[in-house]
Amino acid sequence: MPTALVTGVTGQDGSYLAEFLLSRGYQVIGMVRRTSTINFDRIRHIQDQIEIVQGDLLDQMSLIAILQEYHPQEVYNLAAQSFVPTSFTQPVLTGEFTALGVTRMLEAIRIVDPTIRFYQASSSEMFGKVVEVPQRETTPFYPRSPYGVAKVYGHWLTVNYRESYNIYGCSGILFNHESPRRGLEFVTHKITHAVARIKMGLADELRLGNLQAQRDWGYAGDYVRAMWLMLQQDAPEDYVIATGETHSVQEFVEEAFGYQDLDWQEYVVQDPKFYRPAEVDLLVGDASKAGRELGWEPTVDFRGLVRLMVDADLRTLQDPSQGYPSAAEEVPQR
Ligand code: NAP
Ligand code: F7E
Repeated sequence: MPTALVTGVTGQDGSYLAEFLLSRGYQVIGMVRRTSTINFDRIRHIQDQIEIVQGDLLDQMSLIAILQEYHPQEVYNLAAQSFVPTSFTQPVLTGEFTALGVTRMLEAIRIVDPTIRFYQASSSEMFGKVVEVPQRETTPFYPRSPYGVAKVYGHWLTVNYRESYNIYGCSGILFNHESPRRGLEFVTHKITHAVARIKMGLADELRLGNLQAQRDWGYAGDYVRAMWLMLQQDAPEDYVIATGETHSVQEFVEEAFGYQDLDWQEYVVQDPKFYRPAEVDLLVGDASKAGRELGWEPTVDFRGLVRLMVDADLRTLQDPSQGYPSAAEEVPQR
């Protein structure tokens, strides 16, 4: 039975990846940081199948100790401060988690067992003010937030440890991917949750920032499969993972409100509070290398994603005692 360590297992992607690895017969070690209250909501349905261990990307010794104790063959580094606006208000902390955290994990691997295969969660935010459309593996980076800058650091450090120490390190340059488990502050879930609340008479307004920003939105359950595929190749490489379609925030709003027969213009208010000091206006990825070399393709399209998220929010609001369904229940046809 192969063993995989997943950092950020309590996050959106960590929960889908853990579920995916379990389905492939892995022993999954989920690293969580110490908190005063437990936040295992996203992994509640698989909690008894995962070995939960305490560790923190800020603490070098904890990472070394985990690798020494559990001997994973694969490490998926998903932990990060991942919310772009917070990276503007807490840039130093973001650098510690999202940039230097990668160094700490790679150092732990180099010291304990350099044969461990390493996945780094890179991001389309590295392309920022894009210099090429669509963005591919060779597109130069131009990050537009402390988060994006920190991800560029983690990305190049992974390349550097691959070239310097022959570590099997891959960066997945993942474009936005969403799900019912997405944090509520991210725009997609903020919208679908508001639609469900408005539909149920629990709210009458949704305040948003820039409606013109365009993103390449996919489904998180599809994207974790790509992470695993990257670590199963003969040689480590970096891959863009995206749908190849871009939509504006306004289009997401129209689709979500329209699905529930609501007129979005009656509810949406633009609020400058949600504008960013520097914006990423347009992202659209070219995942043809992943298609060719990994055989990866997305299975959920834009409309399917919006509907799946609205449906899940309606269900949870109707019965808050329900936990998250498994990915297979969420998208049964996959
Ligand atoms: P998320 O939901 O925000 O989850 C982040 C995870 O990191 C949480 O489990 C969090 O733990 C953990 N964490 C934060 N700081 C930590 C620390 N110092 N030590 C240990 N754990 C820490 O993010 P996500 O959407 O799943 O994304 C996963 C990764 O992919 C992140 O690195 C993100 O930057 C990157 N990424 C995401 C997307 C996307 O569209 N979702 C796209 C490209 C790249 P707590 O639960 O304790 O907060
Ligand atoms: O914003 C605009 C906002 O916060 C998307 C992270 O997972 O994906 C995510 O980063 C767009 C931006 O995601 C609101 O200005 C308008 O242009 O959902 P978001 P993000 O910043 O793209 C990348 C790939 C990551 O790696 C990150 O970790 O939507 N927008 N109005 C708004 N955004 C938010 N959050 N809230 C609004 O009210």
